[in-house]
Amino acid sequence: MKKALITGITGQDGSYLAELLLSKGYQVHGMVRRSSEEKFERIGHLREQITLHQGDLLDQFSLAGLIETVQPDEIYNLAAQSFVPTSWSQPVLTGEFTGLGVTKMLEAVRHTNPKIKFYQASSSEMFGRVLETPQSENTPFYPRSPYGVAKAYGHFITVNYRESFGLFAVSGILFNHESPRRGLEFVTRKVAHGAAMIKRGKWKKLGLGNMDAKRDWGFAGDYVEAMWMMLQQDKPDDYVIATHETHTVREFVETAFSHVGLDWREHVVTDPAFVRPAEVDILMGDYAKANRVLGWSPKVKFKNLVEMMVDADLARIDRAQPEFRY
Ligand code: NAP
Ligand code: F7E
Repeated sequence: MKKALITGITGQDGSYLAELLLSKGYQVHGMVRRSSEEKFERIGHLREQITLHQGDLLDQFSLAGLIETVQPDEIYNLAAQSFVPTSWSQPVLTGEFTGLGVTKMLEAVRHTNPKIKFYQASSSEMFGRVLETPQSENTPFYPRSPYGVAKAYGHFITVNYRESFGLFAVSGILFNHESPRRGLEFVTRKVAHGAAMIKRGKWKKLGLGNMDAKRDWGFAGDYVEAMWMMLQQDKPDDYVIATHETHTVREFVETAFSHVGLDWREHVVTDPAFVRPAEVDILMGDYAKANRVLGWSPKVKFKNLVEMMVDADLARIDRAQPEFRY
């Protein structure tokens, strides 16, 4: 039985990846931060099947100790400060978690068991002010936020440890991926949840920032499969994972509101508080390499994704679940 260790198991991707690995017969271990209150809603349904261990990306010794204890075959390093606006208000913390945290993980692997296969959660935010469209593995990076800068560091240190020490370390350059488990602060979930709240008469308005921004949005469940595929190859390499489609935030809003029979113009207002100091205007990924080498392609299309998210929030409201919890 293969053993996997997932950092960031309480996050959106961590929960889908844990489900996938369990379905493949893995023994799944997850690293969680100590908190005064447990917030494990996304993995609540898996608690009996997985083993959780305390650890923190800021604590080098906790990482090495954890790897020593678990002795995993594969590590998926998903933990990060992942919300772009927070990276401007907490740039140093973002650099520590999202950037240096990767080196700490790689050092822990190198000194504990260099045979462990390592996946790093890199991001299309590294392309930032894009130098070409669509973006591929060969497109140079031009990050536009402290988050993007930290992820670029995490990407290059992963490549560097592969080349310097021969680690099986891969970097998955994933474009935006969403789901009903997405955090409420990200625009897709904010819109899906907002449309559902307005439909049910609980809210009247929804304030948004730049609706002209274009993103390549896929489904998180499809994307965690690509992470696993990358670690099953004979050779470690880096891959872009995307849908090769791009849509504006406005299109997302229109699709979500029209799905519940509402005219978005009557409810959505612009709120400058959500406009960023520097914007990534357009992202569209070319996943041809992942398709050719891994045999991966996205299954869920844009409209299905939007509707799946809105329907899930309507159902949550109807079950009278607390609004900001899973
Ligand atoms: P997420 O929902 O924000 O989850 C982040 C996870 O990291 C949470 O489990 C969080 O734990 C954990 N974490 C944060 N700081 C930590 C620390 N210091 N020590 C230990 N754990 C820590 O993110 P996601 O959407 O699942 O994304 C997973 C990864 O992929 C992230 O690295 C993200 O940057 C990257 N990524 C995401 C996307 C996307 O569109 N979703 C695209 C490209 C790359 P708590 O529950 O304790 O907060
Ligand atoms: O913003 C615009 C905003 O916060 C998307 C993370 O998973 O994907 C994510 O980063 C777009 C931006 O995601 C609001 O200006 C307008 O252009 O949903 P988001 P993100 O910044 O693209 C990448 C790949 C990651 O790696 C990150 O971890 O939507 N937008 N109005 C808004 N965004 C938010 N959050 N809230 C608004 O009100």
